[in-house]
Amino acid sequence: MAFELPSLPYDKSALEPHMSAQTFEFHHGKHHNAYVTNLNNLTKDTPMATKPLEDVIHEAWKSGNTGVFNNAAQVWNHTFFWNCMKPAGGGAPTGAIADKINEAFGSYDKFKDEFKAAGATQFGSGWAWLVLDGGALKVTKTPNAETPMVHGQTALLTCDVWEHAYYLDFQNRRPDFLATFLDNLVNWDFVNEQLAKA
Ligand code: MN3
Repeated sequence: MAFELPSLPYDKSALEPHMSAQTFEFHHGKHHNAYVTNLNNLTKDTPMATKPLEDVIHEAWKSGNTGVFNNAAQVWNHTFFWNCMKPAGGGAPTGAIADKINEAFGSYDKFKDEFKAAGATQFGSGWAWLVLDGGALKVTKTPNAETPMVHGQTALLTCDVWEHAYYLDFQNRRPDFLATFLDNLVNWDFVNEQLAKA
C-alpha cells in the first residue's frame, strides 16, 4: 500500500488566529502532500514501498539515500507536528512532562527560552525539538528533514521552522511564531503520551 497523507487532527481553521486555514491549505494540502507523492514515486516497485515509514527513514538515512530520506522524514515530521498542536493549547505543561521539564531545565520559562532559541537560531530550514535522549530531556534543532530518531532520540515535541510554516501568518517574524506556538498551540496531552510510550 502506498504511503498516505494523514488527515489533520482538527479542522484547518481550528487554530486561528494563531495558524490560519490558508497556512494549512498550503502546508498540509501542498507541502506535506508533495512529500507523500514524492516518497511514493521514489519507492514505487522497491521493497521500501511496503515497509513502515520509520523503517524507511532509518534505512534511507543509513544508506545515504537522500531523496527517499528527505521525503520520508518530512512525511513523519509533519504528521508529528500537526499532532503537537491543538486549539486553545500552549502555556505551562501539565502531567508528567511538567515535572520532567522542571527537573531538566529548572523551570518552564527556562525551557521556553531554550526552545525558542533553538528554533530562532536554526539557520535556514529545519525543526526545533524537545527529545528524550538516553532518558534525559533535551532541546535540539535539526536542519532540513533531519529527525531525532536517526540519532537514537525520541521526539516529544516539535515546531517546524521552515519559512513555509509561518510566512503567511508571521512573514519574517520567526521568533513571534515560536512564541505563539508555545503560548497558544502546544498539545501537552500529546507530549505526555509520547513520554509515556518512550
Ligand atoms: Mn513544513
